Amino acid sequence: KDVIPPLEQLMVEKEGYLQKAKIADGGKKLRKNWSTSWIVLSSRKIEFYKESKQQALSNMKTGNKPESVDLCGAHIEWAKEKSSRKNVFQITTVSGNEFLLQSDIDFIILDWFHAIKNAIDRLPKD
Ligand code: I3P
Repeated sequence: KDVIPPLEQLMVEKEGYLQKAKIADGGKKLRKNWSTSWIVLSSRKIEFYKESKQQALSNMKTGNKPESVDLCGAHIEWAKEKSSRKNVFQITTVSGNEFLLQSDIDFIILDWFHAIKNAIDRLPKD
């Protein structure tokens, strides 16, 4: 029999590793803590996995959920002043969650910025 993949898997637009720091949760500032994250962009959300893709896939079977970010109404902007690191941008969600994403490699961060910005621009604002 054919196995039908979940719709979400069909809609993946981009995935890869970036440095991630969540700096606010529901509008409340958090202590900045950078870590490597496996990032999966689909049409209306981003998922952050703490582990490698392989680890994330095996965790999915055990029901371990990634952090999911709703892109509807979200904002994305470069955030030079928020870090001593180069190539940092910020995503702010309607719910007041703030994430910094970073890569030392210029084309990688540019590709991600434009992919996420395009996804946000295609979505309804509310
Ligand atoms: C933070 C840590 C972060 C740094 C942050 C520090 O210290 O060094 O890497 O952010 O700077 O406060 P700690 O681990 O003690 O919390 P950047 O690497 O982005 O500069 P900040 O306070 O200026 O954001």
